[in-house]
Amino acid sequence: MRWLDAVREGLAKTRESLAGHLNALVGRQLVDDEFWERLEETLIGADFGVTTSEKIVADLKIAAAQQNLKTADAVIRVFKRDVADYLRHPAMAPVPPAGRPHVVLVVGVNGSGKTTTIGKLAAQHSREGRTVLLVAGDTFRAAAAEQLAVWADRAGAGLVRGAPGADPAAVVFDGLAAAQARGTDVVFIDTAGRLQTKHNLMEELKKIRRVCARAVPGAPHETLLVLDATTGQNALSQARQFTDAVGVTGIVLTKLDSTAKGGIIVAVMDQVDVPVKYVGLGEHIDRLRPFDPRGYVEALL
Ligand SMILES: Nc1nc2c(ncn2[C@@H]2O[C@H](COP(=O)(O)OP(=O)(O)OP(=O)(O)O)[C@@H](O)[C@H]2O)c(=O)[nH]1
Ligand SMILES: [Mg+2]
Repeated sequence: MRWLDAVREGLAKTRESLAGHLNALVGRQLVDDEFWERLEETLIGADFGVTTSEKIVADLKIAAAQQNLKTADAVIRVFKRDVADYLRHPAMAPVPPAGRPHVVLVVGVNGSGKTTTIGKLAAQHSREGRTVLLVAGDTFRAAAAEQLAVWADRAGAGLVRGAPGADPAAVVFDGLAAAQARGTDVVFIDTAGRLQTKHNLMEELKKIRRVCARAVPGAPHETLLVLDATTGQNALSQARQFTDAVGVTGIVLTKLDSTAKGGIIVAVMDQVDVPVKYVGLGEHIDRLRPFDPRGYVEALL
């Protein structure tokens, strides 16, 4: 399936809901205070977030004045044309691994889709002829390593896991040693999404980072934060917390196929200074795509 087709399909719910609201606005004709209010409500309803929605409306008001836009239709057209500007980071096609092993640390709250995303990424790298190793850094939940093992099988990747309850940082160290010994190209480190406290989780992730750097120079080369799009604005606060704690280099936004609120991606990229690099569009191994702002906006509107 082509990129845009998959994204269009994943964003069908968002698109239908947004189109319905925007069409109702176009039907109003007049660009008055009520129009602006309803446009802002529509954007907030699609999870663009209050701050970003206010910013978009303020910018559109300026454009409307400068370009003398008199009809709702004309304003909506400008909105559709310009909304991609809020996705400021340039096209973030994932770079092929530079050093060896290329170490990717994957973090995020429980249930966001970390393990699934690792499986999908591992499959892509395998298919492109790279050797891949998955490291089960989530030793907190008993079934976690089991789930990762299933994905390793599917993706044709190796797996390093510790005993249940083992120190995750030690498992990570062993995993990276194994990767170096085997000459593995890419390593994905799965981590816990929940510990006894959020403080513990962040401290553990920091420790894992330190161990990575000690085991492989420059590692982790990438720290991906996985966010569940269906959690809406909550994803935004998670993005801030993880970014502050562990230095996230890229975001994966999952479950865009099961929400009507795809505007969240615009809010994240407008308000957190980290690029969205991939979007998850379903549970299947094939349903992960590199993020392309233009294509995304085309699929959204
Ligand atoms: N619809 C949909 N479901 C997804 C997507 N990505 C993951 N899921 C589902 O979300 C659920 C949680 O995914 P996991 O990969 O187990 O999440 P996790 O972050 O590893 O969770 P913990 O290990 O508990 O921290 C699973 O049922 C996945 O199939 C997606 O892009 N779309
Ligand atoms: Mg998991």
